[in-house]
Amino acid sequence: MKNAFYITTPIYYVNDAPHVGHAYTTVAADVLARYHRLIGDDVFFLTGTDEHGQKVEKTAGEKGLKPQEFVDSIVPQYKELWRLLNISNDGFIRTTEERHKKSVQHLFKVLQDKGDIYKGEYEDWYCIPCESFWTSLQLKEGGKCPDCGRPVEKLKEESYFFRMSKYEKQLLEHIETHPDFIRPESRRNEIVSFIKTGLRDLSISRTTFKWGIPVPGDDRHVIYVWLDALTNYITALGYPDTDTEKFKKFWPEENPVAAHVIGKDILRFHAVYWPCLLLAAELPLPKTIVSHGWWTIEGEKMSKSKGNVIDPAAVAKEYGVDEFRYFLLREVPFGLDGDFSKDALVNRINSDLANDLGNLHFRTINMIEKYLGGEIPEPNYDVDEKILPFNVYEPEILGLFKKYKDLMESFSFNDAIQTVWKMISDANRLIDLQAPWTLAKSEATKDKLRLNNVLGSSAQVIKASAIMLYPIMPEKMEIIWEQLGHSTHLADEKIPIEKTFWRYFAGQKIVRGPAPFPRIETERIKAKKAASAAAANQPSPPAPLPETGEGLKKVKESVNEPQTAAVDNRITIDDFMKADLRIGKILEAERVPKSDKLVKMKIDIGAETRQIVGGIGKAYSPEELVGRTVVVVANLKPAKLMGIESQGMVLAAGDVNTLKLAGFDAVDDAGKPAPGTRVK
Ligand code: ME8
Repeated sequence: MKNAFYITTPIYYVNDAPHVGHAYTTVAADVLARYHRLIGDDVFFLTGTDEHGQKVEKTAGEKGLKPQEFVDSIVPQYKELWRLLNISNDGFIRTTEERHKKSVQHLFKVLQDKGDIYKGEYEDWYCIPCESFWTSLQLKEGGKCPDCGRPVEKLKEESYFFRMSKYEKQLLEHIETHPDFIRPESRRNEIVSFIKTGLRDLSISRTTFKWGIPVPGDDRHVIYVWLDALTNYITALGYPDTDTEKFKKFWPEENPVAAHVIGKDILRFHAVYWPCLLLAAELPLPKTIVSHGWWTIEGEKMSKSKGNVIDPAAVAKEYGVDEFRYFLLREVPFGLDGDFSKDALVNRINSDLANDLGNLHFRTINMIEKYLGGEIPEPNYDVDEKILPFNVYEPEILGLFKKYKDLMESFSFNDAIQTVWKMISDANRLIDLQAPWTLAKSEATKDKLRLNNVLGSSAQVIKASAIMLYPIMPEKMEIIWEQLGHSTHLADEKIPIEKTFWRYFAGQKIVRGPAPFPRIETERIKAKKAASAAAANQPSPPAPLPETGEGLKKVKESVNEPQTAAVDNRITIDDFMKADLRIGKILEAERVPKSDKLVKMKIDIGAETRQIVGGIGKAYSPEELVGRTVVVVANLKPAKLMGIESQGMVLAAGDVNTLKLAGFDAVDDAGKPAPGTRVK
């Protein structure tokens, strides 16, 4: 039987156009909805708009519109944005809908009939923009609203009250016995401390404005906007009719399935008010309330007056919808605050999507076409000892899949993405180390099988990545899926994550198409490059060179062509200088057991002696190597090759059997640069 999964976003206020913060929450909820559909769950994904309240009434008046006319003019902006961002919501709720009015009034009556609502008088400091009362203790210095910092006014009004205090103990107990109820844990602790200071009864009606749902039987009052808004989560399931299949499936009596995704600003309403209202109405509680952090813009709080509000539609149109979605979830761990900047977005696109994933996909597809007639090969692990890197082989991928699943289900999107990147980086390394372009030239059976192994493993990694990244980048992953020769759509796939399903597609014909992730060259980046080239007095950089070579050998191959003709892979002198190339002298060399290619060397690079493992054993014997002057990439992260740590790389060019080391051996000894000299 399918598991049900109910996922909601906050319903957004309509007094403003949507911005990047709203987009963030909705994209995160969409990722969860898509993930759960992918693993076969029965999903209901809800978003919507919060349309009542004094602020809306006021803004509409300022614009000379009736509140309803005003909200009707804003809601399409939200719907349009969600369409553009590929949000797959199943429901959209507006609090001005008749079904919602009926639902809220019913809930009010239920609480009233139970004796949990009473009429009293409320007096406190009130912030009109936030529609919140504050006690004097809560006010910020200077008597300002603790949320928005604006002035507050003392307000006294007749009000209906909800006996929230009555549910304090029950709520605490629920939170303590349900560790998943409030996520992340730091926020749960915050809420527990708040409850322990004592819950006050909640004022749940207003007489100071009209734009709201009337209190049943007392038209002078409208229902407090938070009671109105929170009820949306059950209205959308058909409340007050709780006897339907839909209601029972998504708001079951036992084993709850609802996850409310919200920003940390509204946690208290969701983790205290909402459960107390549900407890009073004798309705089950949601499973999880997950709150995320806050986005600032280039280090500053987003605000209209600062003019730094980011329009998500404009960003998505300029940089790509999937690229924007990826950035939002990759850049900051869910739950923590993050900073949005276009430079950070472009960096992510260029480094993660174009260089890592895009490059792996593009060159694998190209090589499968060029060397294997376009047919995806079956990796055959028996032919070869497992050559590092490991995260491209089936058991390791299965392990990563399980890890990914746990991370997605605990809302750790950023870690889930990094798990996928382990495979992607390793598959790129495998290609670099194994040099399929060289293997393809060999007639030896072993090399042919090895070629299948490398390209089959890479294709497998791409397939697994397409599946795991589909919830985040649905459009681009469909393209990759199609280019891998699938005739199905990922959106229709139901994938039991535990199975090695990604593997069995050998024999499928790849379909070549445009590169999914072209690099982005912003005017700013171009200007920066031009400036540093000019500063270094460099002639114009040469025509684009293909990206990435054969690992130990910096050799370029036609199959590694840039992803599209328009892609510019040139680098600046600054980029080049990031590579710390040093003169090294080989002190010792020995073959790595069980490998015909790898040699372990001790190389003096001036300040220290490094152990470097290089794939040069077919062209050089260890004896020939000792005493040579070579060029070493000294700031390469250490890697293990056949279990042996390599602390750098030596440069060489040519076919694996006949390659030549780059160096200065032709120079007479006296003129030879000393170990440690920087190569520029
Ligand atoms: O609070 N960073 O609506 P709202 C991250 N109607 N997320 C942000 C953000 C930022 N800078 N700014 C906004 C309301 N958000 C109520 C909700 S629910 C029953 C009623 C996101 O339009 C975040 O999800 O002010 C936050 O919780 C939500 O927008 C607030 O949206």
